[in-house]
Amino acid sequence: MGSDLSVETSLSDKELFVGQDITFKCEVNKCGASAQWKKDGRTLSEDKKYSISWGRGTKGDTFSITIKNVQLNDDGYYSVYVRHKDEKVKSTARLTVKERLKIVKPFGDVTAHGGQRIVLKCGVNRDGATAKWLRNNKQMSESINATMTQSGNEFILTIEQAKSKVKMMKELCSLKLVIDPVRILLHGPIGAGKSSFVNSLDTIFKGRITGRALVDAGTEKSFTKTYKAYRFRLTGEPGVLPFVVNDIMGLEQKQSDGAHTDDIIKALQGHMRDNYKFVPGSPLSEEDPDYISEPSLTDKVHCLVSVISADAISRMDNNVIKKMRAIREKASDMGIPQVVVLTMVDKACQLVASDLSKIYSSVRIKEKIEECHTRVGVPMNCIFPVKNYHDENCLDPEVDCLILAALIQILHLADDYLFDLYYSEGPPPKGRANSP
Ligand SMILES: Nc1nc2c(ncn2[C@@H]2O[C@H](COP(=O)(O)OP(=O)(O)OP(=O)(O)O)[C@@H](O)[C@H]2O)c(=O)[nH]1
Ligand SMILES: [Mg+2]
Repeated sequence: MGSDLSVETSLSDKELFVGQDITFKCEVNKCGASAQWKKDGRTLSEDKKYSISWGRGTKGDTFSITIKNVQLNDDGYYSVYVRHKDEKVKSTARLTVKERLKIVKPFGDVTAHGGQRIVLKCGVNRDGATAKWLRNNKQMSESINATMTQSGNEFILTIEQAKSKVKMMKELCSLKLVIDPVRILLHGPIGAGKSSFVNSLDTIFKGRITGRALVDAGTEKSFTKTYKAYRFRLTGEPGVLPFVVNDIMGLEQKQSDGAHTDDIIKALQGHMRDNYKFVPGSPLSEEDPDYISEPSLTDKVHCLVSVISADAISRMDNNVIKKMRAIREKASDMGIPQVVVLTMVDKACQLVASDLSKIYSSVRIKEKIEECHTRVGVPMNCIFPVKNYHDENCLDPEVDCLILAALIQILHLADDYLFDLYYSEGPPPKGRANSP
């Protein structure tokens, strides 16, 4: 009498990733046996998914099943039932299918301004994963300005671009601009904080709260009614800084109210003399003594800054948006770079009001920047959220850094524009035709 039917080589448990093929194999001690495969009790047959085969091993018959391109639903218990005459044996094994490690929440490109905190987050599909961060292909390590943390399946890199105020002031003072002065024109809706931005700059440079440009809390009509150029000097330093900021009357809903789009376009082109008094509804004419018929390069504007309140962007009148777009289009035709200074971040977000350093992690401010990008059409990396000095009685380095970061970028853009002009139109004229 021969021995009983038995399993010589059992099926063994397997663990693999989605997309792989897997073969379970079993050998019995007798030849001439037949087999049936089951998964979780369900009979399997040869098809596109399963390849079932029989062979002859060293001890007896071998039975195998190959499962192709395994997916998560192939996870389970596989059994082979072998029959020889009236004998039966069974072998079972577990197949564990795992998803390949993959990034489910990638991070995108970030353009950061000096002094800004950058947070990159990357989520994966698996618990227990670890990560290393590379910068220019070199592994990063923890430092004062780079921290790497993990929260569940998410890896977070925080880079504090802590450009100090001192560094930014140095950068500003070392800028070698193509011409002197570079002219920056502020424009935007009434009460957006244009004059306050001028005052904020002056406050930073003087190191004390100042109020050269008059501001008003009323929002009915533009408080600023004249075209005024402001130059700045650093306390304790000789000379003036090599740029001028022009403050202008605010834009209103009707063309007959506030600054006229034609007025702002004339200012862009350098036709408007300093101290020109705006006449709502009646733009500057060529006959006006304040009309500069042959503007020099220094009379012209080299960067257009739209000043918009983060708090009011959602309520901004469509006509005002249209006016701003028309002005921007003209500036684009002239090749003039454009940025947005997004003021009143403190009014738009309570978190930021209590801690200005939260400005780049505030979801609310991010939404405001996105809204500004969509409504006004300026690229996100040209929108600078700031808080103006408005009711403070002393300086705050956080306020200063945001404003200086915006100003430095404005000057870089203006200088790039002038550099291109320099090469396409020849050397810039000497002199300061319109400097105050
Ligand atoms: N909370 C807060 N208030 C601000 C900020 N910037 C300006 N303000 C206030 O907003 C009001 C209007 O500011 P202005 O600087 O006069 O605005 P403007 O754009 O020059 O306005 P017009 O000259 O009327 O076109 C003033 O009461 C400022 O004190 C800011 O960043 N935060
Ligand atoms: Mg004003």
